[in-house]
Amino acid sequence: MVKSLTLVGCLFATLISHSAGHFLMLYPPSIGFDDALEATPPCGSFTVDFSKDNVTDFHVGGDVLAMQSFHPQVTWLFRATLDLTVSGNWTDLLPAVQQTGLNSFCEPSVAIPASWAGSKGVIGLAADSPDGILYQCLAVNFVTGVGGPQSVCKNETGTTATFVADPVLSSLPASAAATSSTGTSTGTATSTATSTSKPSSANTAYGYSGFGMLAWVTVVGSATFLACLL
Ligand SMILES: *[C@@H]1O[C@H](CO)[C@@H](O)[C@H](O)[C@H]1NC(C)=O
Ligand SMILES: *[C@@H]1O[C@H](CO)[C@@H](O)[C@H](O)[C@H]1NC(C)=O
Ligand SMILES: *[C@@H]1O[C@H](CO)[C@@H](O)[C@H](O)[C@H]1NC(C)=O
Ligand SMILES: [Cu+2]
Repeated sequence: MVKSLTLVGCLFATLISHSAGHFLMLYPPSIGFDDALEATPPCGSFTVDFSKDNVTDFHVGGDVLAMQSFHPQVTWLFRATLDLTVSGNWTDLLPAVQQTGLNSFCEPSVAIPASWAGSKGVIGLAADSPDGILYQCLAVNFVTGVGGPQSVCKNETGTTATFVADPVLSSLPASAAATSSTGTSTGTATSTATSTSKPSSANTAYGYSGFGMLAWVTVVGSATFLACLL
């Protein structure tokens, strides 16, 4: 009885904390964040618009990407493109990196191809999470040099990270051709990729799901259950 009350309490706590976001971009600022639509590729439902976005200088010699994760485990893919329509042509900036542990995670020195200095561009984050792939984009000016340290750039105590092979992230469409069949079909392509790679994924313990409410609650419920057992 006490145990089940505890579990209900845990579920509530997780639902509440989860409503703060699947993940937040701490630095540079994202072009937008909508918790409910963060699973919409390629930018979590937002459109790049340099006349309105909070545009940051990003140093090609290495600069900061700081996130806050609300999942006990998430695998990050950092990509960039000079295509301001964000229809594709992504270049991976690092191999997929898996964060284990909640909250702050920061890569202090993410490098960009040197020849991109002087161009506007978009950095895209794709996070493989128990809720599916989550997206945010950053509108940036690529500039020469190395970025200074940012106080927001830190790793939560106890958080660990390793480079991993993530078949779901590596099967995301990267080319303009692959992504431009978008509209309705990006979702299909993504979920096909998701379900095909499911058995080999490191995150299988949490299970992947579609983005329906029921599935979401189920996944959150099981994640909570696991979290509460720990
Ligand atoms: C733009 O982002 C910076 C962080 O890099 C933040 O300090 C600033 O308040 C943001 N500006 C607006 C208008 O949101
Ligand atoms: C893709 O981006 C590269 C720069 O990395 C550029 O040289 C190339 O023209 C782009 N291709 C397309 C199809 O936009
Ligand atoms: C956070 O952890 C990653 C992976 O271990 C590491 O590369 C990075 O430098 C750490 N960030 C900070 C700010 O120490
Ligand atoms: Cu989530």
